[in-house]
Amino acid sequence: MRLVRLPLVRFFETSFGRVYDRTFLVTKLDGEGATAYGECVADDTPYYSSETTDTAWQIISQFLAPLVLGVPFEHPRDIFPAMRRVRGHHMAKAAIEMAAWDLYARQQGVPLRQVLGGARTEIAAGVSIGIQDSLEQLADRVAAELADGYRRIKIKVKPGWDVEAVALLRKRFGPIPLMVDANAAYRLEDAGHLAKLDPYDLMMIEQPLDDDDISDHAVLQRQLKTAICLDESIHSVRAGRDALDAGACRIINIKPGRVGGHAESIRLHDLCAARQVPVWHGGMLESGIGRAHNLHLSSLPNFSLPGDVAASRRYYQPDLIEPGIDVQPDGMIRVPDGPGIGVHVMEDRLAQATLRQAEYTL
Ligand code: OSB
Ligand code: MG
Repeated sequence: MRLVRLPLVRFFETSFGRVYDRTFLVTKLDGEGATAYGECVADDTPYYSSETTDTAWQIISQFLAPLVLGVPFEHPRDIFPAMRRVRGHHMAKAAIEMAAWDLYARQQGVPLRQVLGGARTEIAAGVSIGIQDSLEQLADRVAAELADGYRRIKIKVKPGWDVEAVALLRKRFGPIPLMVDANAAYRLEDAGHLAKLDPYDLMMIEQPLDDDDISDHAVLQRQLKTAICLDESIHSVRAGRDALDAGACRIINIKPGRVGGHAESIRLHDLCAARQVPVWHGGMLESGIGRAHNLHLSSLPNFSLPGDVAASRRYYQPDLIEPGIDVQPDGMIRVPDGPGIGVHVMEDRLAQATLRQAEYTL
């Protein structure tokens, strides 16, 4: 396990602040003749979620590693249930579980998507554009991403950077697939303000209210024409079911780190498919390792909307993998077709970016 830090190609600003680099954990699993990788998407700050790189490090080393090391598993779907004694800490669990799926697929000599149940060999890419210094800069960024072929534009919003930004983009770019992500920056009392977004025909508004809220989102959804998509609130498959039962959203963003790995993501995906609720794959500024995992998961059939899965070069130059993940001029990204996640991890770059490492053996 490594604690890694990489500088971002461009700063990224959300409703909770601006970052210039990304700190995360990389897990490497050796077993039965194969080596596999996972990435823990917890950040070094507890702003998007309560988990951090430090809590994940602590929980993995003290509690999770002893629950899985040396235990015979038939299938990676058995890993998440084996960690059940530990409450929460889904990002820490996913870092182990996803590496186990990579290991399993490599042992079978097949691409990860095949064992996950994904048929698509390429996926539609979207981008998430942070808050900028000016609306002019925002419009320039959108123009550049559209020129690169991206099939959906998401902008981060917060009070004071919302309706005006959307109005400008609609005026400048017309009926492009456009959505906003608030990262929990609003209160239910802002319903009237958020309704001002309704005339702009957004695909959805992502996570307007609190990270642990479902019931206020249900009230808000009844007052908005625009579909609500939940991200932070869907911390488990059960939370997804509760949100759909309550009418709190019409779309769900799936991030495997948030729900505990690939197996739980597949369960959430299937639940949404059964209820005809579209899902899309979220992003957490992953390196090429997590990004490759996301591509394979995105190949499942109900990922019917373009996700926040974009090219390596928007984030890290160089990435930890070679070749990097590229978007084609038609806005599609090919799912790597080698065994497992199907990308080559550059161990020298990984070593150079490492702040701390530990090894766990039987
Ligand atoms: O809310 O989707 C989010 C990045 C970090 C934490 C949370 C979010 C995001 C993004 C960026 O929107 C998605 C990406 O490009 O990886
Ligand atoms: Mg989000």
